[in-house]
Amino acid sequence: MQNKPLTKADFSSDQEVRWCPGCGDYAILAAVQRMLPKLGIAKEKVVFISGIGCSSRFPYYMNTYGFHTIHGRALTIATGLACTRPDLTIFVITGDGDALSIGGNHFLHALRRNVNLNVLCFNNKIYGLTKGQYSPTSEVGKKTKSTPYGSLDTPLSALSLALAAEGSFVARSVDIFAAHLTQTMEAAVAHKGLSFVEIYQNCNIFNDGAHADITDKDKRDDNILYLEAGKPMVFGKNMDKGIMINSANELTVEQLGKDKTEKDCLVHNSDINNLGIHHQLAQMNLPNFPVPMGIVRQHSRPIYDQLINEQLDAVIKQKGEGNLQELIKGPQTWQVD
Ligand SMILES: Cc1ncc(C[n+]2csc(CCOP(=O)(O)OP(=O)(O)O)c2C)c(N)n1
Ligand code: SF4
Repeated sequence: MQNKPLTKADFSSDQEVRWCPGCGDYAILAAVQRMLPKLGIAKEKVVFISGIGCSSRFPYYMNTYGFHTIHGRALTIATGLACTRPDLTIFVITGDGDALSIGGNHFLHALRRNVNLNVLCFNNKIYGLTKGQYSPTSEVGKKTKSTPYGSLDTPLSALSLALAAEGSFVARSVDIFAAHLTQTMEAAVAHKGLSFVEIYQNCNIFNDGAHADITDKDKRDDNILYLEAGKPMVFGKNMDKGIMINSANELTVEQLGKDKTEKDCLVHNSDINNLGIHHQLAQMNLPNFPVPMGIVRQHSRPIYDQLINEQLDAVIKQKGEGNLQELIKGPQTWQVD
């Protein structure tokens, strides 16, 4: 039973935080610890499940339940927990390597199943824990210890991949944009189904400044498009540029003025069946487009943990409780000679 309102301190563990000084992970940790008390959820109903990586040390620092699991496998454990304990609020903490390299397969299937999870993917465009190899989000030409002559691989867009896997909540924020990050994570928790939030995170040791074009104070206003449902897509230091759609259904950046005004800009709708425009938004990138921030897609659809429990209940009602031992000893087995 909870008597007094919880605070950030209630969600902070007694473990020494072992990230490098200056790492973007600290800002995300602080934002999560500040957000949770506002949600009014009891500590014992919150679980953090991570894979392997610097970001995946997160559960140690939360004073909640948690699992530090296996590289790329956090979503499998989280899926099991969500199905058996639908009363819990479950966060999955993962990195761009953990989620999109070794865990890429599980990523796709957890999203298409729409398991009720809040997935926070810290994207620093590098493998931090193993000391700086390239990751699936590293840019072409990136020189790292494993790509000494520059990466030849086209980077993945985490948002595009999440949409392609039928993600029902797909969003992006930045480690140091505290208010925006908190707002985005609150919406993610409120959404029923899998909420995917890509968080641009700075690894100041192995990939410092990877997101500088959108975090530097003198660049960010011109380089970020904040998506807000029902609002025209306008951006720029003077809010004088807008996103429009041409006759070939392609997005364009237009200068606003006498000829073209805010009224001609696309209005963001995160809740539409058609994925087309959301895919186009997810593909927008510098230098031709601003980088979209906020909720690209939020579209309700059936939730896996609910479906599986309904199916189990229906089968049990029809056939009665099963017996695992009888099943194992039963006739439907075979022997390998
Ligand atoms: C099965 C397995 N393969 C490889 C590794 C080595 N490994 C540990 S973390 C990691 C990548 C981490 O990168 P990322 O997920 O981006 O997280 P970050 O450390 O940047 O937060 C790798 C390859 C491992 N621990 N287990
Ligand atoms: S190596 Fe990079 S991601 Fe890992 S703790 Fe250090 S700064 Fe953070």
